[in-house]
Amino acid sequence: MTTTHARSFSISRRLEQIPWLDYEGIAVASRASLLSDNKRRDLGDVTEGSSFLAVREPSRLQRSCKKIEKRKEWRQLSHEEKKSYIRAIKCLQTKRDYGISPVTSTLYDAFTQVHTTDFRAFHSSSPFLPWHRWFVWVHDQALRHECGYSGSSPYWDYTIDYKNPTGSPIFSNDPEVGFGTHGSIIRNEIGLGGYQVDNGAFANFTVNLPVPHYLTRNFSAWKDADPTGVWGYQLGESYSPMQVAKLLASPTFWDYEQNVDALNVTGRFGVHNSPHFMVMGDWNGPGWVVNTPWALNGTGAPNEPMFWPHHQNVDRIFWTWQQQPGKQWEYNGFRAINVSGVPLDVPLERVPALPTDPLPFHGLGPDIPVAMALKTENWPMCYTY
Ligand SMILES: [Cu+2]
Repeated sequence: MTTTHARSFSISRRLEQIPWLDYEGIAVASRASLLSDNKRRDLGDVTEGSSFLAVREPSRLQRSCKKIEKRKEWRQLSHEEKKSYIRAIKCLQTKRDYGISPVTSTLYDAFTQVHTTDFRAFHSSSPFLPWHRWFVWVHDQALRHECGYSGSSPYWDYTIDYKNPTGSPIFSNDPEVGFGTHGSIIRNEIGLGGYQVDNGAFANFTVNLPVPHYLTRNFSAWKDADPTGVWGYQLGESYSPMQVAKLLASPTFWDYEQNVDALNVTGRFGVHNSPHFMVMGDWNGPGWVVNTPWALNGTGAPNEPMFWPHHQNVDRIFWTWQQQPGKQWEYNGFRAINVSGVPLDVPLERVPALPTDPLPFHGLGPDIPVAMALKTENWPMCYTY
């Protein structure tokens, strides 16, 4: 392997460890995942020199799952669970960030900060799925350990709602269990603008990156561009059960990545991107930061609390694909390199993606190798669908 592949991501400032992440156990499990990956690929010790292999562990440090949690669809949660899940998400705005974000101070913002840092290293390329799987898992741990959430982790299965996505019960305006709609107060402080969310449990909720502002959505943007409302339905069509079935038929991991992100389709309407485009506002990916000082940094999509149930669903569909014979450990395709400071519209250099590649989390817990995120039932993730 080349030194590029073995390169570990250094953290430039002093960070505290997050007390509810088992750094030692994760280091040991990272190493074990690389050794198993070598064995699977019959490669011998090609990861020599990788920072993950520097750990020499006694086997007593090897952890195992005490229980495998089954994630549930939003509608399957009890009223109490929904309420406590939403309360826990909001509660992260009151928790400190362990020094992760140089410009804000709450754990809520830290997730957005990490997601914006070298955004293109883990979007629209092979690292996208394993990176987001781990990122969402860490968020789930934060909800539990910082904010007392103890229910099931929900995903939003939007294939159920594809004919009328904004009518989904998840967007209910219930002040306890609804993520709310786009509201009615026009806000333009974040690039393309949108409507301040003024109903549901996140009514008048503020987020802090790139600057403090009200959580903003704009369901109607597509309808405005197309008064017949066809856009809304077309966006829904791009994550219909039929589209998911097509996605699941992807023969290789790299085909899957290209299909989930619709990398070969104009506008990139796919199972992953379309719900972002539909909600707009804080969730509209890079769109709303174009021509703002934040454009170079990437996107603040985790400002939008819908990010979590949406990405759990993206993860669930990937998990489903992985259940096919021979797919559990498959990882190939490409990843971008030298991403820092390159404008979003400038193509990046890319290299083949390997299960030994480190996934960068910029202080939100330790970096891990891709192989560690390929099986959700393994420690420490310990969940299934
Ligand atoms: Cu993302």
